Amino acid sequence: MIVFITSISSFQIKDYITGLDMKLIFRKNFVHTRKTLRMTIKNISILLLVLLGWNYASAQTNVKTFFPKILAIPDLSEQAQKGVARMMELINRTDLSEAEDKELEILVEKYGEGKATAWDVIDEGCSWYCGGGNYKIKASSVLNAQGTNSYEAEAANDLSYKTAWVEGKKGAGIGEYIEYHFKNNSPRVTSIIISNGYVKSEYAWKNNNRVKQLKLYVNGEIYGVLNLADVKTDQEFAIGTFGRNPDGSDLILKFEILDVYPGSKYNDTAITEIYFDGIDVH
Ligand SMILES: [Ca+2]
Repeated sequence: MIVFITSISSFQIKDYITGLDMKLIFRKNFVHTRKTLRMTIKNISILLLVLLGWNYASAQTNVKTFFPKILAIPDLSEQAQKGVARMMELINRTDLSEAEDKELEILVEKYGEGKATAWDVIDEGCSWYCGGGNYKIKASSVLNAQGTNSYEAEAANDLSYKTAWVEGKKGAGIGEYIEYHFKNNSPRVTSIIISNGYVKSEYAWKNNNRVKQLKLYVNGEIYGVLNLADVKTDQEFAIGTFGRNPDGSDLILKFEILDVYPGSKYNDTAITEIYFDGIDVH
């Protein structure tokens, strides 16, 4: 009897111990599986982060950064305006005296024969614009006209230093843009030249914002960032060769305001002119 009880007890104890072992093994396995699962999730997360970081870094490196070549300062002084007007007057006359002939020679030397007014951005003589140029322009917003001054997108596309596009959003106009469309058969563009701020007078230039950075989109894709200097002289950016898209579509160059140099009086951002140079002409 005692032997039987002992046997039962030893069996029960054995079973109990085996059960405990099983539970322990099961628990161990469960903990191990959970641990492995946690490690796997952690590894996948790290991998995803690395991939995202790499993607971000490569996206960043694809965005090019451009700095300008500073061109000659346009002479918009009253003296220059009078000088060019006098030069045009003499050019249009056929009865010049010897003294006037000499005077004309000096004026042409000083202001260039092609300029009909001191406000002209380019000479009327031969330039890339003889065969090239955009046919359409649009801006995301425009400041309301004030008196006789209007600030339409066309004002940054009229080859005149007298007029400027001014964005019309409240604040500095970060994110506002101006866009130039070129026909597919238009000569290709290699340079962008920018007359930054409202250059028509010292007062207008100082008191309005100038652009510090423009994001350049080519055919709808971000291409690069143009870093502009805070100067009244024109600034030229060599961007590579664009135009004549293989699919026959227009070339579209879009300039989005990223940052500005603040004006002393008005929080309005102005661009006097964006014009172009390139190849396929002559
Ligand atoms: Ca203009």
